Amino acid sequence: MAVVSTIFFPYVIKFSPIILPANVTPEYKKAEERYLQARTLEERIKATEEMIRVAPKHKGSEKLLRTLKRRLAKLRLELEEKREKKVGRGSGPSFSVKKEGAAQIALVGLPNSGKSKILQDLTSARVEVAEYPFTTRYPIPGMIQFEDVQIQLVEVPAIVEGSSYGRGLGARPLSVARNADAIALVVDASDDPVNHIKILLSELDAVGVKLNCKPPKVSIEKRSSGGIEVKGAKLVGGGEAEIKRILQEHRIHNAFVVIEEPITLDEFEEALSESNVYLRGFVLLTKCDLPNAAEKIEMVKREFGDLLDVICTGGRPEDLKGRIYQQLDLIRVYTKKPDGKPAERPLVLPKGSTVMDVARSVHKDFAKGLKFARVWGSTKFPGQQVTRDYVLEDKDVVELHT
Ligand SMILES: Nc1nc2c(ncn2[C@@H]2O[C@H](COP(=O)(O)OP(=O)(O)OP(=O)(O)O)[C@@H](O)[C@H]2O)c(=O)[nH]1
Ligand SMILES: [Mg+2]
Repeated sequence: MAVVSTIFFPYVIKFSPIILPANVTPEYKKAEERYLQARTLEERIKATEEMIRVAPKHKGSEKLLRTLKRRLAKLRLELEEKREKKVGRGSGPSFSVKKEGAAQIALVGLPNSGKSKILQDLTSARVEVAEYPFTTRYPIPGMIQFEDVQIQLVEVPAIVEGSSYGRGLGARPLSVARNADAIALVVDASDDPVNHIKILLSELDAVGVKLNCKPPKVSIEKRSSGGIEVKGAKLVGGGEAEIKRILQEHRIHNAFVVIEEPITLDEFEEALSESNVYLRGFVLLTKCDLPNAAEKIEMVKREFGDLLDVICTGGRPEDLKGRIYQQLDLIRVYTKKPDGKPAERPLVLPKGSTVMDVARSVHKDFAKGLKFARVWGSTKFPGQQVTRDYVLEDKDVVELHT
């Protein structure tokens, strides 16, 4: 039976050898062999550390080292998560935060960047704001109440350069970020915000968190025989021969590969071997009130404006809540019965949701029997009859007819 998989295979992360530069040493090959033979997570970590230690250090091996370091970061994260599960409840605060509300946003920033202050200003969470670093040691959740929607903020303990390799508080804070629905990069505008954002993006990238981009459109259907067949090979730099070479390096000998958009070989390899998550991200600049911040805010916008929306904190909390809500690309929809009043609490759905999506979230039987709907709000006139694929907007009122 063929297994259809897009994007990643967990076992590939653990067992795939990596494409090597020409002149690796026998020592390296031995370490790699140990990695391939490793049975436990600890053994794989040890072998990877050894591979990094003995890998050639020159320009041609930069990619190899990068790949190894990423693998090490993920393995360590996996180990920390496993230990966390084992220790379980009752042994101090936990690193896993149960999701509540319409979305969970992780506040990710360097020490002292003002994460707790945001939580304090926007939620009723009890949190310590202090001028020394690493005040917050465990994730702290709090709920934003924006109009009639609840959004969960989670302060993630501080990230430093190298967190993904175990520096500072280790990689566990990054695992909290991986699990969120969106990421707010909390950055001190009065310090060195451009550099700090680069550090945060790089640490997130190291554990496979990609902001504001889509996964590459690559699907790989593994087969039990028949060799490798590739559709869309011309879309990859290097073409079919290189794709086959990479698949073979990953010990995949029979597969049907479909590539639907132009990608580089690096992207193809990444899609194959990494468990990436693709999240919405934005910047929350703090300490914008300090005298030297204005110029730096402009620098951040120039450098990252195309990739990330930049929001300054410090104004009215209600305004900030609204801007954060906008980042989530959600809509609120109020259902009503014929001759009834609109529901007080909205259904919160992703932007682009249709009448059919509303029916589905009410009840699956509703969706099956749905004939049409009437909508108040985004339509040309109130109560207009629309079809099931009508795309709704924030604050629409919907009357479903089965
Ligand atoms: N002037 C000014 N100071 C701020 C602002 N936001 C935070 N601070 C100060 O910056 C310091 C650090 O704030 P926290 O909110 O504790 O920072 P944190 O990111 O939670 O720090 P850790 O938990 O240690 O990582 C505190 O002394 C705050 O009072 C701001 O917008 N303006
Ligand atoms: Mg804090």
